[in-house]
Amino acid sequence: MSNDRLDELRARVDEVNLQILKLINERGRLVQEIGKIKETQGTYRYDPVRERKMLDLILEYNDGPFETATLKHIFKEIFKAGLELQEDDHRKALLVSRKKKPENTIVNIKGEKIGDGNQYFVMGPCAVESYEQVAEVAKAVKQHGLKLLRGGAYKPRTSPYDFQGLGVEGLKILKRIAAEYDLAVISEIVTPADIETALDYIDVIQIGARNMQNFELLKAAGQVNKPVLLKRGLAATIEEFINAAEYIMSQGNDQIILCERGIRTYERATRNTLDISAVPILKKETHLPVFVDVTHSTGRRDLLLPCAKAALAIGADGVMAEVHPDPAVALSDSAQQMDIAQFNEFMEELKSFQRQMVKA
Ligand SMILES: [Mn+2]
Repeated sequence: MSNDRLDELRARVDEVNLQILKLINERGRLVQEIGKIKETQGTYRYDPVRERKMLDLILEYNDGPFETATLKHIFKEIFKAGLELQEDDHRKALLVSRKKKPENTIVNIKGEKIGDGNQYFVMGPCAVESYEQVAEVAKAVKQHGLKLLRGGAYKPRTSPYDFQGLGVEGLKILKRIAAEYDLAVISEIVTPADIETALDYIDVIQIGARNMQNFELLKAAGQVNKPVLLKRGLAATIEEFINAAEYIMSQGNDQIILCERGIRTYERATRNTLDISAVPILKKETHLPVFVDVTHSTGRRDLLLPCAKAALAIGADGVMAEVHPDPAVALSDSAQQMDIAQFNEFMEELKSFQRQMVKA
């Protein structure tokens, strides 16, 4: 008799389990639908006010035998599972994600195919100061068989009284240098209004760390047919960085290079903290090429070479660093730019390091 009763109760427990399963999945589907509506409104994030209301309602109707704390815990887990479901769907939908496009995106810059498995170098002065200054660096870049030259014409500086760049004059210098030395030039643009202008002068639009979440600028860069090098913001998470790239790609431009340039931490031994593990994470999460800027991440000349080696070893698609004919008199980032001799040594060391990596 008692065994029959036990079997009966167990059968009912099984039944209830299946009902709970059905209800949990039904809840999941509803949450997914809510997620889709939120996505069209541009909001994905979890809503604590809503969660509090749901929890209060559940606890209000609780007549036991479970304690409030136990039920709170169980429902928090259910809420969390629903939220994760939303996040998965959202990530699946991102245009920049590997899930959306498994193969690498190749960014074609004047025939240089960034993202093709080779590792590239972007070298040049922090700021364009004069034709002669850039030409001297261009000569050295050319001698190493490199193609990509950087130089800032618009300089967003920490202080409004610091050198702000030559503006269009700087872009003109870059265009002339690119033609004379057969190089591709990369320069930062800081306002949406200048994107159109830049198209005539440069080969790659750089969006700097301070503008990583300048959404109007990102959208404007997404609407043109020109490669974009997007730097990670100084306090941006990897997720925020990926979403910034999504802003560009959502407008139609898929020619995007991501650039890790160090993040702000409590560490003061370096100007920023180079987040080297961001490289394989970004390569895994997105299909975009990833560069490492060793100059701004470290802010220290003595760390450029070891950090560049780390970038190459961890699988970055390219390394960016600053070179100036006479860093001592540079109008910006004077302490961390290499002079030409240091640059030559830097390149020789990196080339031999690359040969060692191939052998190993
Ligand atoms: Mn700089």
